[in-house]
Amino acid sequence: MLGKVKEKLIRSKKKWAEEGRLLTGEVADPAVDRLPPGQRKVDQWPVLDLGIQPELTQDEMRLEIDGLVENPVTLDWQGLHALPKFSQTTDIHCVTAWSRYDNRFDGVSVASLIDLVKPTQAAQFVLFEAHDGYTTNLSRAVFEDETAMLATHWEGAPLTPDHGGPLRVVVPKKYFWKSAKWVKRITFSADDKPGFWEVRGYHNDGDPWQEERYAP
Ligand SMILES: Nc1nc2c(c(=O)[nH]1)N[C@H]1C(S)=C(S)[C@@H](COP(=O)(O)O)O[C@H]1N2
Ligand SMILES: [Mo]
Repeated sequence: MLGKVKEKLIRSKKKWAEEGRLLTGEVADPAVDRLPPGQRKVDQWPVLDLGIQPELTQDEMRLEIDGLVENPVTLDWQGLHALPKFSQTTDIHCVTAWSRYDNRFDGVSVASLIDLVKPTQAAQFVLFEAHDGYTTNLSRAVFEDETAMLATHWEGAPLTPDHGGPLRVVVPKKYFWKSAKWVKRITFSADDKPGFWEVRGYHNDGDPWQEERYAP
């Protein structure tokens, strides 16, 4: 890892998981409700990470996609932008209880990445690695959801370094810890490999509507 992580923040978030902080025991339905259980709406976009914010230029960025795929690739900024553009306006939900509505993200869809790399049938899980040493995991099915994307822009401007620029993952249907900032590698695999928070008491699936904050 580069630099110094916020050990205190990591300890306190581990403790949240042990104590089941913020749990309401309720579920909500995204077809009817806008706010998942236990969440509150914020207007500003908070910054949350381990305290290391890599500063990579668009020229320096590389995204490696490997593992159980027919066509492993390393994309640079140009290669990424050669893919079809994808945009959406979506809500995001952090497990620390803030939700932010109507974030406009531009980038590329997961569908076009999948077309490019062609994961094999055995590839049922995906691991994300980021430049700050962070990792997180998803099932392939969740990653292939039509709302999952790699984002380069927010509200029409390049993603700033604190929010994961030049390139981050956005998976709006899960708590936001599943959306890796400064993503550098996406690996398809037959086995699930829990990531940074998933090995520290956080739920493997992280569905905010089911309030899957912590491991059962
Ligand atoms: N690389 C990396 N990605 C990360 C994190 C991190 O520490 N490192 N934190 C996660 C968490 S807990 C959240 S809530 C969101 C925060 O994204 P934001 O700072 O843009 O709001 O990023 C997620 N992705
Ligand atoms: Mo978070």
